[in-house]
Amino acid sequence: MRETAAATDDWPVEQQEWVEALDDILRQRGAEAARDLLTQLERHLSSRGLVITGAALNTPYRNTIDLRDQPAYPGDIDLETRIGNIIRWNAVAMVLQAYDSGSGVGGHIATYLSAATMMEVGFNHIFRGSEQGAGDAPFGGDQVHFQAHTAPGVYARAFLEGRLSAAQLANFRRELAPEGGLPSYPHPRRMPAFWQMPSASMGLSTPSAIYQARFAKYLESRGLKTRDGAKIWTFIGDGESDEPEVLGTINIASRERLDNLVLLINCNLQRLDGPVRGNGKIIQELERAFRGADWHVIKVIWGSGWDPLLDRDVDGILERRMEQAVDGDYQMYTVSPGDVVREHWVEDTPALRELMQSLSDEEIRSIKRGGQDHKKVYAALHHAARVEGKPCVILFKTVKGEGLGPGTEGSNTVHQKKYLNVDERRDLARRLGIPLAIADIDRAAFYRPPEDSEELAYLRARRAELGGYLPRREVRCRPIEPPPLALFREMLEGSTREVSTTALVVRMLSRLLRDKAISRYIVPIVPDEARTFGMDGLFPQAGIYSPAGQRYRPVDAGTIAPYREAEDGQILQEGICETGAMASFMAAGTAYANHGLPMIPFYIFYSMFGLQRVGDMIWACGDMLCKGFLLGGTSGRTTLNGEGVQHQDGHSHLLAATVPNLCSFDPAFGYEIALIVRDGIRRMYSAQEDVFYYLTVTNQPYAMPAMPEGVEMGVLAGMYCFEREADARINLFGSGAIMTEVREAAQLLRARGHAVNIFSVTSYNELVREALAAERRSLHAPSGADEPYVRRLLGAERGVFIAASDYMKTLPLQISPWVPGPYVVLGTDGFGLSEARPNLRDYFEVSAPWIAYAALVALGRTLADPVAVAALDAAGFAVANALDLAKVDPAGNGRG
Ligand SMILES: Cc1ncc(C[n+]2csc(CCOP(=O)(O)OP(=O)(O)O)c2C)c(N)n1
Ligand SMILES: [Mg+2]
Repeated sequence: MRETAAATDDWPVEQQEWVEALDDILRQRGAEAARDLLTQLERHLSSRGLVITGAALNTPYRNTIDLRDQPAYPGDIDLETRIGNIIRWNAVAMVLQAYDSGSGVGGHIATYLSAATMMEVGFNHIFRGSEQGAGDAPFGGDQVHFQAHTAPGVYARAFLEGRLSAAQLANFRRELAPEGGLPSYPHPRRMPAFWQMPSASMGLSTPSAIYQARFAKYLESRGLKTRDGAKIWTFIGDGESDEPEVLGTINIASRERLDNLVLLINCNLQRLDGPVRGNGKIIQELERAFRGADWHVIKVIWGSGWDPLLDRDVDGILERRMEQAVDGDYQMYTVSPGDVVREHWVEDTPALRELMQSLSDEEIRSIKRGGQDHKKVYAALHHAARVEGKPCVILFKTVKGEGLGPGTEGSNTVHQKKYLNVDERRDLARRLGIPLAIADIDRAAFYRPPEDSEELAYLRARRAELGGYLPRREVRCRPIEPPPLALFREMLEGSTREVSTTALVVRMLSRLLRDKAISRYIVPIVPDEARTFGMDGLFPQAGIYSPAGQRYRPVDAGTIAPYREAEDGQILQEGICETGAMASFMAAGTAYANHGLPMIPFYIFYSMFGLQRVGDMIWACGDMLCKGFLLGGTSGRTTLNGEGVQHQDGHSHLLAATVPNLCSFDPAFGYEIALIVRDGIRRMYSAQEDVFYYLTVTNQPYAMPAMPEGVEMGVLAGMYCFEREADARINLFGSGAIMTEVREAAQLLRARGHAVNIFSVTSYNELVREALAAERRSLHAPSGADEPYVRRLLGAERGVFIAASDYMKTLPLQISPWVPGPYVVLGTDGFGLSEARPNLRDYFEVSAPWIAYAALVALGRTLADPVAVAALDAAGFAVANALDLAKVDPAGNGRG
């Protein structure tokens, strides 16, 4: 366990000489020179074949901020401790009351107990509300995002602040209680005036925060927001940092010099099941990762109790021991008595034993970790608030469940501790100094000091000085007018020239970017796919946002669409990072609440890499009341030809259906897109409805019809009659690019004497949503039955109904209950494959011949004549041939 002895006797002397020489340089020539020298030495070593890795990225396992640089604490620590203890008690009491209620709703106490000091110091001295600076330059306020499992602590503080009632606290996790309750975790959807960002899905708050910070800079660069210095403070867990979204997105923060961002990592060394890194040190590991990514890293490891010892540790024995111990050891120290800790700590090092002599066993046990020491926490937050040119991360070392006492705090099971027996309750209340009667302690009653108490006065004064209470979500955004439909005239008029819906949506974006009234709010977002969608034409017009501008001459400088980067660029080019692009969408789509600006994101991506790749973030959009347009480009399992299994999306609409406020559309024609997008802007930004949009667009070019008369309402509702023929007994439903096959099928059938109606279904999901709502209304008020729209639309139609979709059959099948006749659904179930478009459509049985054939089969069956049906079945292949549908194979031959 101990390091090997020095190679030679005079080695320590030599080492000392080197250190002194370096000190001389530092004194006489300054820090820059010392750094230069070390760089030179490192280069020299590397020329000798010795590369120093890792070490260069790690600093010693000590606090980054030296005691001498520690600012004086600006508050009354005793009083803050008393307030903090009351908040701790109430946070624990919430969970205990929820437990005692027998409702089985659960709760967590250990996470908050580890984070309480960090959060309280921030609330009392650092985090600024939006009321600060009122009257002078507008200040939007800091955004503070919390670890989800610390929510009880945030509620308990709001209770002291008078923002939440005792009844609400008592109904933690019982939101349906008549007096109101509180959601488990930060959910803006459930508390839209309180929480700003959901964080319960581990890992997502980091990219969310990074891109919130970047978007704030983007708004500043574009002159839409003043540079008010507001910060984004985001707490995450050390276990959480294993989620790939965390370390996977930190590079962008340094590249874009996001000095408005501070990440606070609560390193309590534990996750749910046990240690985060029993055999290593999570703090050192994270330091390497963040320093490697060029963040400013502040470590807060040791509490003030260690300062005198570290000061006397001139030979570095204590520091060496601190380096040697792994997190598993540190966790063990938390749960062990002082004498055991001492023995393990000093082991066979007499000098260390002597150094530690000045501390009693109890002191050794109770010395706080840095993240639970007011002064150390304040020093770090104060310093972080002043870092310029870089994002900052603070690695706080804490104890999970701190204060719960021996046997519980730091134990492997502490994450799920949600019950304390009577003795434990009394013990905790005593340690926290809660002046409640024993009976009240036993029932975990809340404690709120009198209104005129020193505690409440202090707490209110601190927040008043810092600009008001946090967290707070405030919508101060004025409604805007949607653009006039005339802006999209060419889409309404159609064209004989073949064009894809992807190209049309890009053209639409270009119109919006040129429209004086709305242009400033449009935020085009692309991963590395602009050329795929033909969006490169927007580069010169709108510019690609880059805080550094463009310091080089692009290779295509002389062309009509050069790659133009600009400080005030409007396009967010995200590179190959759907997580980042989605996080940008979230930041832009919540700017109406976070910045009072009605920013309208249009995020266009490969539809396959949307809902299934970043579905959890899209779900979080729903929670955050995020607005905007998600555009799934090159969609459709048979429309995207050639690309195969991992590209051909035939199911994103089913995934979209799972997000309750996501309005999803699979439009076929330009006028449908124009109507849907314009109405989307109206609903989201004029009527300020809480919805967002998903549109699939495709890369198949075809002639676009002009908008038929009177279809507007139907396009938005999800379905309308596109073509009607007298006495039709065949009704075909088409969507997206499969509409081309449906129209061709109608021609085949008409050529054989059948009259056909064609319906364009822009959204099965919207039809179902409306129908279910109507049926529910009918259930609640049976006397005034409510007819679903789809039933009203189709009610008078006769004959058979055939739906063809480029998505799984389940999508059209959803409307079965309201289709008034035999309903046959053709769709693209199964994996995609690499083929040409016509072959794909035959293979998946959604091509025109298949649609026509399915219509005839259905029609045959409705004759209810067994002989005719049998004849049709037997003659299936013949029918196909008669129709010249050579590829139709009713036996299913040819299917893989
Ligand atoms: C994506 C995701 N996976 C798993 C969980 C379940 N979960 C909730 S808290 C937790 C442990 C958190 O540990 P850490 O990040 O270290 O936070 P601590 O409570 O220790 O501060 C887990 C696994 C989750 N909420 N989200
Ligand atoms: Mg942890």
